[in-house]
Amino acid sequence: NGTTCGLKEIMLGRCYEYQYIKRGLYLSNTTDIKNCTELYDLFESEVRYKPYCNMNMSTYSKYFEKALAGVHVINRAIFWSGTYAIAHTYSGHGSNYITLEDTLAANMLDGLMWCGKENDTEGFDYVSCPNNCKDNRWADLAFWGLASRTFAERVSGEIYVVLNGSRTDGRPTYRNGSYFAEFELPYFKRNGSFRVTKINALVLHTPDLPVTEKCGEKSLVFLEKLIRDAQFEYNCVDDPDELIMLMCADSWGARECQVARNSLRQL
Ligand code: NFD
Repeated sequence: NGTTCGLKEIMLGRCYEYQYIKRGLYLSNTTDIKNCTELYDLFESEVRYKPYCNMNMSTYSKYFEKALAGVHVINRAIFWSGTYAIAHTYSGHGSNYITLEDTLAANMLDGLMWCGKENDTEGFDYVSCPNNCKDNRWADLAFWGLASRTFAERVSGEIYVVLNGSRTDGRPTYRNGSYFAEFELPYFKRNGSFRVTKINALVLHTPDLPVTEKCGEKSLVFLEKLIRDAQFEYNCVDDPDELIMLMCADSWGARECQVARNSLRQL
């Protein structure tokens, strides 16, 4: 797969929609409207005509500096690992909590694909992107790695991480090498008045799937130690009620959702 067709138009459209239509919802913590053309041009100048495998963790630094300027999320930030869909439903796309993808900077590119191409009239490769540079793993992390890190540096207070306790791909619930482990947890502010105080792990178990890990087990023991060693408070909850309700809305017939079905009938 190559660069998403209409990348520029999609990015500009998302930027205008985010700022002028969804504004009240999303921008409660930022004051100024950003110039969408300027943001797109900055992004483009950092990637167009550049060979994909030469990218690194500073390729997009100007883009994020500008696009995430003024963003500070206090007590409302949500991170996710293996729980993309439900974490965003739960965040209410910025109205309840704020994920990276609920920020303008990440929203403009979420779900899109792109890569630069040298010696090409378009400067983007619309046919195929490498996605895997064997001599430079940083190329693959250039955009989302820096996005994750910059966002993590801008959150404070109590934060949440939604984890998957019934992964079907054999991976642990907390995984070394995940974006959360590599680019978010290490960058939470530990000092000063704008620091992270507490990390709440919310461990979800998909109805009708086997439970692979719960709070206090396996990789979550390791996560707790990492968090406490970094002087953050830690709390872990398996399947918080409000998230069970969201999961059961999608899996109404599941055995685990019988409680929800029965109690709703009694009301
Ligand atoms: P993972 P992780 N739709 O789930 N982040 O800890 C889309 F679009 O094991 C955000 O490594 O967790 N992408 C992004 C998906 C990318 C989907 C990387 C889906 N339904 C990191 N499911 C992003 N917005 O693209 C899985 N993916 C991909 C930050 C996703 O593109 C977030 O702030 C990525 O390549 C979050 O706290 C990978 O699966 C954390 O890092 C994520 O694997 C999640 O990274």
